[in-house]
Amino acid sequence: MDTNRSVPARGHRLNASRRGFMQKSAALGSLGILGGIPAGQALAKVVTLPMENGTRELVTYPEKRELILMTARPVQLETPFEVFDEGAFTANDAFFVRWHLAGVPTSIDPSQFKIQVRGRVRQALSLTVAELQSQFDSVEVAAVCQCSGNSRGLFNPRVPGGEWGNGAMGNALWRGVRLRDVLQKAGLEIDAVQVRFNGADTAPMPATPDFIKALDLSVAMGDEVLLAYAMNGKPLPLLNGFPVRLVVPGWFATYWVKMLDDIEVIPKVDENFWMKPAYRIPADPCACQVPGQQGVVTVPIHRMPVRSFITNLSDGGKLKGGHAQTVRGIAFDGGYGIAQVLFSTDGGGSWMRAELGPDHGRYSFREWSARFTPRPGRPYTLACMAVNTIGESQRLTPRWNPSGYMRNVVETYRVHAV
Ligand SMILES: Nc1nc2c(c(=O)[nH]1)N[C@H]1C(S)=C(S)[C@@H](COP(=O)(O)O)O[C@H]1N2
Ligand SMILES: [Mo]
Repeated sequence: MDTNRSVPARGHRLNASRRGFMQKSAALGSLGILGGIPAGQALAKVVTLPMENGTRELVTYPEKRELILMTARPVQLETPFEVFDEGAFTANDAFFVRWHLAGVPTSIDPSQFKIQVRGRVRQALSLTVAELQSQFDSVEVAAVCQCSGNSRGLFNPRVPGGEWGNGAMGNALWRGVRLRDVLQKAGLEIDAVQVRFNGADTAPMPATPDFIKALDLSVAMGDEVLLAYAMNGKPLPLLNGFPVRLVVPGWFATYWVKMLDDIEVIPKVDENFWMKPAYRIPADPCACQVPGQQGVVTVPIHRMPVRSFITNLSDGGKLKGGHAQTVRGIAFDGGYGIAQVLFSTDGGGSWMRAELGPDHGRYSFREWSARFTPRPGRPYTLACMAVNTIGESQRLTPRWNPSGYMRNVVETYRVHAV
């Protein structure tokens, strides 16, 4: 991709085909996902995620193919899991969407959009996207963007929050400028402690706190933390943060602030609502707690644990027996990189080494594959388990915490050979 690509002047509009969507939903309106279908009424396309109350509508939004609707206000869309079998990179039109506040601008004119850099800096800056692109080196990193609550719907006991399946994640090649370079241009004051990020989205109700996230300087100044203006070689879709979003490779997506227009250097640890009490995990190394446990010490969620999935088969699926079959999948972690993936056909009783696909960098999805010959008529419990370069792996039993964060249990897939 060329490094000087400019963002289209036409801007991005969200509302273009939104109306059709609203009308379609309204027509289906009161029957909901649980009720019966009145005679003669069109049937909404639905999918069922592997959880109780897992029936979801498939919908299309501007710049997006059919995705799984979690909520419409704010827009939250999950990527159907088959998409992850398309390759190591998740297409922009299939990338999941998560906003906290319903006030998402429906159109952005990138020539007017400005990013403020202010607070404990020597020289405040106000940069257009074009200035960002022309004044700083551009760099690229492949990195997984995963919601903290990805797979929350699989928690047992169930926890409140967005009931995601495993599709609140995606991997993209992000291009942008280093946050560090921008902060250095502004010049940090000696008492700078954290950097706070705010996007152009707003809360429709004044009581709802604006979505603001903060990073310690030691993280913010990292080599790979980007103000990204391109995703997989194209401008970001509006719903994924056009024209610029923060990319914090290895860290959960809650920090990847979209439509980023305000960067504030602050002299203390931020305790706004979205840093405390929201988005915190138990401070112990497991990030576990027992349901009902009180007085748990918490820290802000940060790095992602190791995960792996099979992408070409699903639980309850069928497999052709009598011939060698390829099982494919993906693995990733919080930035140490995947060292190996193990694959089992007997529910974890024995493991074989899977073959790894091309290395796109330590923050990326890593594809893997394994072959085995199932015997016709037999059931198999397939499982995969990744290990990163510092020896961390996945949990054999699911962790539990009240926000439904950081699931990374070894996933199993019961399939039948025919
Ligand atoms: N401005 C803004 N940025 C945001 C959010 C938000 O609500 N507003 N949500 C965050 C969370 S929790 C997630 S999971 C990711 C989702 O990124 P995506 O919609 O591009 O998949 O955006 C992050 N950045
Ligand atoms: Mo999230």
